[in-house]
Amino acid sequence: LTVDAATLTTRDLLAAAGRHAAFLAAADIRPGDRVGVWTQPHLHTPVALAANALCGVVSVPLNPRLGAREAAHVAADAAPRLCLAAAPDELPAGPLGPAAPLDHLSDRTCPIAPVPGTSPGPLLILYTSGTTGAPKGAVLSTTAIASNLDALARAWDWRPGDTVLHALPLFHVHGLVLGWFGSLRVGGRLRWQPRFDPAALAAALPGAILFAVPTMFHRLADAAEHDPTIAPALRRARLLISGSAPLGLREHQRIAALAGRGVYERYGLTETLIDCAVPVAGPPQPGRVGPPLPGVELRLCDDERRPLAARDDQTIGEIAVRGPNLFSSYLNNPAATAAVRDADGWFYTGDLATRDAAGSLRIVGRRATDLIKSGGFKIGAGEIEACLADHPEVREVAVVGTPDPDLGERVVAFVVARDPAAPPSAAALCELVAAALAPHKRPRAVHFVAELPRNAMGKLLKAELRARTSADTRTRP
Ligand code: MCA
Ligand code: AMP
Repeated sequence: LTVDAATLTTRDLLAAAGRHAAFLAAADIRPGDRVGVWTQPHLHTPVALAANALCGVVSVPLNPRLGAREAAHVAADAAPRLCLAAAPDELPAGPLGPAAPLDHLSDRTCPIAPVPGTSPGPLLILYTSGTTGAPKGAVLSTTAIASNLDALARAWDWRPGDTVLHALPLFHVHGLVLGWFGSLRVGGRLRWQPRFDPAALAAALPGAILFAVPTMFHRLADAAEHDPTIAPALRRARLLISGSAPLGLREHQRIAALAGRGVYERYGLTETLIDCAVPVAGPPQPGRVGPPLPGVELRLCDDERRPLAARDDQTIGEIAVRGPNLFSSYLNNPAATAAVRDADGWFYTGDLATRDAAGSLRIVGRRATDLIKSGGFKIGAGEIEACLADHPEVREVAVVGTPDPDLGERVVAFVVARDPAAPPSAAALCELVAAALAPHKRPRAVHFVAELPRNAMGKLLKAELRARTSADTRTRP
């Protein structure tokens, strides 16, 4: 593991896990207990996540920029026994339980205890936004994670000699499960750059497998226009892999032109881990996410959840998956779990796709208009709406995602002010969201409108809002 200038070997990691086992025992934390991990940009963060796993402790990785409302929700829902943090004074006071520093991980004078070992049961609880309500905690087992990583290793010919490079956060599947736990499972190296910077990423790229979200490929391509080091670095990478959101055809072409090689896409969700991947044994397939991974059953379904047999690359259906890769449940939320998983074990993703004769999928959209993917982060419109509706001068609000060349989608709020002649400032509304939720959930634009479009039944017409740039719309900076 390399983070910035520091490198730890497997032996170093195992020693750190031994010290962690002693630390947990002293804090009376036992296998199966839940522990928050404030995923700060620090070497101790991935080490703590691996050490928790080796000690059979369930990690609840948390965005270190979590807003107050989200922190209070996670604290109440997951009830972590304590919250581990490399820099505990940065933890918000209160909700997340006692903050515990991680100095013991690198302090060789600390006591060592036997490492209990990973349990096959719950390993992680990852919070993911839904269409409505607060984020839900997806419980992921060691068995699900291990089986998925083994399937991915085959699809990507991922080997012990490989180095993965990424600049992703460690509180989501992409950076944590694939990047970090994947490297551990394969027995390879991870080079983690906690802050994304195109030039720094490019400098570490030769020989490495890059895991990145489409926004990062977009910014790499932009940076290559004025930085002559980036294209040669892209050419010398071992493999370029994109996921978490669609990589547009234009971006595929820009990278291919710069790198002289294509990007392989894969597709998944927090709840299912990775379902499909373009195998590296063949050429990249711009616009496609590949066939299901070995062991993953996949169907396209109609609106009544009946399977569609078509492999014509035209018939559109909702992707449903079944297999050992699936999450166990949403924490404390059997109703939400039952809404997405049927009695036969099929999980309904909400994503819409076509399938070609070879079984490779092309994702064409998603069912819910209330989910936004921005920079690879899933954002529930309802969460932002609930926050803005708290403002005393707001009568009604609707939040949508609109296309953005850099972020994929941008968060845009439509607001009906209580007094249309004196609406609140857009800045005040953004600040309200910034205080309550993580920064990527702030609206990029606020439009003040006289009323929200609804159909005869009173249902809000979000598609109309997305299309709208109408005359009664006043935009504030
Ligand atoms: C943002 N900013 C704002 C506003 N919005 N400031 C004022 N008003 C606003 N409305 C601030 C941000 O806080 C930030 O400030 C700065 O503007 C730039 O923000 P942004 O453009 O969002 O870029 P960024 O902060 O540089 O982030 C881009 C990123 C990031 C690095 C690509 O989005 C990222 O890490 N994405 C990865 C997401 C991910 O890992 N997803 C995996 C989910 P400041 O500079 O102060 O911070 S797992 C998953 O999806 C499945 C399983 C899968 O398939 O992988
Ligand atoms: P999350 O809940 O953050 O794990 O996000 C999962 C969602 O990301 C999926 O339901 C898809 O909508 C989207 N997604 C992930 N990978 C891809 C991809 N390669 N192409 C298109 N959408 C993707």
